[in-house]
Amino acid sequence: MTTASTARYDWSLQEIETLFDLPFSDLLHKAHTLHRSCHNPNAVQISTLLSIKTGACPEDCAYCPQSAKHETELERERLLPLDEVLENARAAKAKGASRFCMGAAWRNPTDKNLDKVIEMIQAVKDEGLETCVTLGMLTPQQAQRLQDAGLDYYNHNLDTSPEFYGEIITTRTYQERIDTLGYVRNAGINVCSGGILGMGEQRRDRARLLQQLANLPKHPESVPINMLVQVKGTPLHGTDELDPLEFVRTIAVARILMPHSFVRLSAGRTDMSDETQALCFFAGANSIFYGETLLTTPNPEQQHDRALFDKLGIEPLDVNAPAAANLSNTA
Ligand code: SAM
Ligand code: DTB
Ligand code: SF4
Repeated sequence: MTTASTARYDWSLQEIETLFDLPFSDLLHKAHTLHRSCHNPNAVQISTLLSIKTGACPEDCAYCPQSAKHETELERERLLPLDEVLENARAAKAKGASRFCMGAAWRNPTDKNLDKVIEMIQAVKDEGLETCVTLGMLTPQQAQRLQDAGLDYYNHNLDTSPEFYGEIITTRTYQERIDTLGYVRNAGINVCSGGILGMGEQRRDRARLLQQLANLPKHPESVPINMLVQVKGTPLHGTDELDPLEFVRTIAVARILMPHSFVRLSAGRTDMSDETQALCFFAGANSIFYGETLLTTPNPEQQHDRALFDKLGIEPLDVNAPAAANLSNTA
C-alpha cells in the first residue's frame, strides 16, 4: 500500500490511466484507505474566497466570466479598499473559515498593486486567519515580497493538461504557469495548484493534469479540483457536462498521487448533489470553499453546507490544533 513515507514524484501516464480505469469501488477503496492513513477522514479544511478586483482581465481563459474578451453580465470593480476586505475576512472567520483567499482578475500584479495586496495580507493575518492570494503570474521578486509579508499560500492553477491547454487559453503559456509555481515554491510560500474539469477535455487530459501536479519537485500543499461553472457569454457555456462519477474518480486519483496534500472540492458544488459531494469526501477531498459566492459565481448556501456536514459527521479542520488532534477521530 502507498503510505505516508512513499509519496512519489515520478508517476507515468500509464500508471495514472490504470488508476482511472479501475472498477469504481476498487479505486475508491484504494484512495480512501490511503486518505485515512494520512488525514482525519472526518475533518474538512474551510476556505472563504473574496474577489478583491473583479473583471476586465486582459487574459482570454475560455471558462472565465472575468475576461474582458467575453461578453458576460459581470460588473467590473476596482481594487477593493482595505476596510472592505477586512470586514469580509472577519465575517468569514466568524462563520468558521480558517483561510481567507483573495483573488484578483489580473494577468499579473504591478508592483504598486502588490503594495496594496500586501497591506491586505498583513491585516487579514492579524485577524488570525491563514492567507491565500491568486493574482496571476509573478516575478521571483514579487514572490519574495509576498513571502516577506507572511503570505501562507499562493493559488495558481495549471487548469488542464498541456495538450488541451491551447483550446482554453492563448494569452499565456503552460510553461509560464509552471514558472510562477516555481517562483512561489522557491520563495517558501505554500503552493495551491489544481485545475478545472468539465471543459470538454478527455480522461487522458485529466490524467495528464494530475501527472503535472504530482511530478512537480514537491506536491502542492493544496490541490483545488474545480468543476467548470458554466457562465453565459463565456466560450465554454453549453459544453457537455462531465459525469459526476468521473469527477469523483479524478478526486480519488488526485488523493492517491498526492497523499499528503489537501485536495479541495472547489468550484461547481452548487450544481452537485449531496451524494456526489459525499463520494468526493470519501474519495479523499478534504477542503472546500465555504460562503455563498466563489469569486463571482454562486456557491452553496452556508445553511446547506452546515446541514451536509452534520449529515456526514464532518467537522471543520482546526488548523491551530496540533496535527495529532486532527487525526484523533480516525478509528
Ligand atoms: N487571474 C488570476 C489567474 O488566473 O491566475 C487569478 C484568479 S482566477 C479567477 C483563479 C482560478 O479560478 C482560475 O485559474 C481557474 O482555475 C478558476 N476559475 C475561473 N473561472 C472558473 C469557472 N467558471 N469555473 C471553474 N473554475 C474557474
Ligand atoms: C480555485 O481553484 N478556484 C477558485 C480559487 N481557486 C480562486 C476560483 C473559482 C472561481 C469560479 C468562478 C467565479 O466565481 O468567478
Ligand atoms: Fe483573468 Fe484569471 Fe479569469 Fe484568466 S482566470 S481571465 S487570468 S481572472
